[in-house]
Amino acid sequence: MDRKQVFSVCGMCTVRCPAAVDVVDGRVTGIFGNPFAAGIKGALCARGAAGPGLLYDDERPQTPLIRVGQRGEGKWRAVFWDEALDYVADKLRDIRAKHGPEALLLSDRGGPFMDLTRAFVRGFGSPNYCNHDTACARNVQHASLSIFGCGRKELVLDLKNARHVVLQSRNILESINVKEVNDLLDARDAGCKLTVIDIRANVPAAKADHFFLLRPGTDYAFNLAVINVIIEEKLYDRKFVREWVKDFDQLKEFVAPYTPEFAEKETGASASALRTFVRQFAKAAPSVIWHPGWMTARYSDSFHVCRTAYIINALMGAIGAKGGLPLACKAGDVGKKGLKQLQELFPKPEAKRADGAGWAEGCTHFDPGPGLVNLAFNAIATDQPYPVRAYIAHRHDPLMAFPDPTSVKRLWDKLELFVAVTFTWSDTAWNADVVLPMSTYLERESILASKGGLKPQFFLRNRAVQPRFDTRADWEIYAGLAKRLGIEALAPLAVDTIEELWERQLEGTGVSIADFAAKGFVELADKPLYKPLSFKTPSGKIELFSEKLDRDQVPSLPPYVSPAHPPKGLFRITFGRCGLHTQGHTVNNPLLFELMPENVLWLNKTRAKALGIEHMDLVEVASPKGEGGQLRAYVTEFIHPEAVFMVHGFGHTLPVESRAKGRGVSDNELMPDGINSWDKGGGGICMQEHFVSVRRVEA
Ligand SMILES: Nc1nc2c(c(=O)[nH]1)N[C@H]1C(S)=C(S)[C@@H](COP(=O)(O)OP(=O)(O)OC[C@H]3O[C@@H](n4cnc5c(=O)[nH]c(N)nc54)[C@H](O)[C@@H]3O)O[C@H]1N2
Ligand SMILES: Nc1nc2c(c(=O)[nH]1)N[C@H]1C(S)=C(S)[C@@H](COP(=O)(O)OP(=O)(O)OC[C@H]3O[C@@H](n4cnc5c(=O)[nH]c(N)nc54)[C@H](O)[C@@H]3O)O[C@H]1N2
Ligand code: SF4
Ligand SMILES: [Mo]
Repeated sequence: MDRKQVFSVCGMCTVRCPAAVDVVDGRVTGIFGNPFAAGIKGALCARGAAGPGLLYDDERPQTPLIRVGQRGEGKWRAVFWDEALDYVADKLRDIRAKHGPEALLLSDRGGPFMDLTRAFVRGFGSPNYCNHDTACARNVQHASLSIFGCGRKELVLDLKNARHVVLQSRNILESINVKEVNDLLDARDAGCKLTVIDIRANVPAAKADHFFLLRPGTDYAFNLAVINVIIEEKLYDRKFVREWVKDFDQLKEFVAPYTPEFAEKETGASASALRTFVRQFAKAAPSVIWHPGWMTARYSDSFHVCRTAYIINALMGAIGAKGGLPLACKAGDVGKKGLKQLQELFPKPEAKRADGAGWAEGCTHFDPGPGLVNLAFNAIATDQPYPVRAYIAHRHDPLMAFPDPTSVKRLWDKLELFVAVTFTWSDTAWNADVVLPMSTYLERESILASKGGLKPQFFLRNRAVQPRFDTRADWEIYAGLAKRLGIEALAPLAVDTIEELWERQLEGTGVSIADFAAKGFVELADKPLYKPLSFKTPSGKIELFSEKLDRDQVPSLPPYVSPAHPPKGLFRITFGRCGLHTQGHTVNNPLLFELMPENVLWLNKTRAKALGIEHMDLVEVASPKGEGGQLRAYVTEFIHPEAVFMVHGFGHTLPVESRAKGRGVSDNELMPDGINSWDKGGGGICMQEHFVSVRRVEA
């Protein structure tokens, strides 16, 4: 018997926890947390453990496919890799000659391995690398940039050492990052307080010291009232504010009218409970964390909810503090050299970004790194600022990730080449011209990645087993294209082995690939470093009012606007994740499907009664345009009466997914024209600005 344990990185969601994979005679027999990784405690979440369900499932693309029917018709020709890569390379070359290199758009899921796709796009000569994030955390990212001058991940959430954590629109125990869950539970054991602010009682609410159930969309009013109390009662860290916070007096003046009594009328949360909570929260400062949120593509003011969350952390002196939000260290902060960026092997493309991020009117404040992919889609449709004709959706399913898939599809009509690189079927792959099936994370290695934090590190994903089907690793796919395109600049990516890329990445770092053998990662520091504060804002301080936002006519602190109540008989659609599935791409996983085959519709008890709906009745949920579907009602008093809630990712329709097909409802279908509703401040899509009807179908 041949038995081994391979260090990998979980690929069942975007968090990418360090994993160890048991392999017996070339077969994966178990997947665990990397035993050497702090905070993982040797165990992954349920989805991580269900990796074999993905690997050993035959219902995924098994060979490259080229479309023969109309887009979306599902008629394919199975081809060998040579033909598929020749086809894509020929088309790309042709489009490049006709429209210039900027006619290529690639979007992916961001994260630690994006350097490869980003490098490919740059090497091709296009500025149009985008990620998925306008449907996820762009509002948080831009909030952080506007206040601190750095991205959201440059502030660590030091949960393990925290004394009071506030989860606002953050379901940390179901929308999982394993280390964060463990750290928070450890902190709770050590006496850390927990406050949850949500529109329904989620799992963290059941463990909370304070739970505020808000009217959906009123978080900004709540936060302004919190700041009001902090300032009125002088609960802020005076020394920290004097030293680090710019524009405090303006803030004070702005929040004066937003009393807890004002907020109570808006949010429904009692003014006295708010005061009691704020006083307790301030007592634990500076070891406090007001979570700035993650999936915040919800409302037209979500950006400002994130901004006020960060402002509260700043007033508490939590920025930089142990148990608060210390600054993440990079290799350079601990006297080491970081991984060489593959992207930097290529010159900056000449053309400006098609989505306008960083340069167009109203968009100068947006982070040009991954841009705003929905605006890049608009560029495809309008040819403004120039034609975009080739699109590679790499590990990205915009038809599940953005509202109103029909209107998203329409934006792609002019594409001359549409490629999906994926390891499961998705609506997006189904609508592509070419499907390039990627090996699952267990069947491939990845480029090296680094992780900032209190102890920065480099980490490695090894190949645990050989691919079961005719699939390839991402680096093999892009190397194959680089070899065929005949673009001299792309030569550094045209490799034959992953080692060539690893060596290039490690150049000058003093670390060798052999150093990863012992643990799967290499730590660059022996102990956590809480580095001294410094901010890349114009003043070098924490700026509550941003000139950058001013320039784009985005107010730093706009007056609160009360969200509309749902029209009579309707509900506001809200959504989130569950512990057992990842977005839309695990619903067909045999192991996870068995545990949770469909989603349900959370519905307030009183409202349900008025509609004659009982717990677990079959109901129909529909958008004003009539789109929607049928699912079971989960009747509960623990959701705000204005909202219905459902877990995202269900409602699959593809014939190639026998399990998921026809089970549950897709929230994205309930948001007509939602792709055009996005926030000019934070860039996020406003997905919860839609109302739906609910009607009983049968018991
Ligand atoms: N209405 C509504 N919309 C939402 C959300 C919601 O809750 N409600 N959630 C939003 C959030 S938070 C996010 S992050 C996005 C997520 O949506 P997406 O950004 O599209 O991400 P995923 O669904 O994780 O994965 C996309 C595709 O990549 C494939 N894939 C996964 N891993 C790999 C891999 O390692 N390699 C390759 N090549 N392919 C892979 C999957 O099979 C899937 O088909 O959706 C957003 N959209
Ligand atoms: N199991 C699992 N874990 C995941 C993922 C997954 O798909 N599955 N995806 C990963 C990704 S990509 C992301 S972005 C994160 C997302 O992590 P989170 O942002 O925490 O995820 P959600 O579950 O979408 O939403 C969190 C909470 O917001 C609440 N909420 C909805 N509307 C409002 C509102 O108006 N106000 C307030 N205060 N609360 C509201 C919901 O009820 C929910 O409890 O999770 C990551 N981890
Ligand atoms: S949170 Fe779960 S699914 Fe996501 S990477 Fe970690 S173990 Fe895997
Ligand atoms: Mo996300």
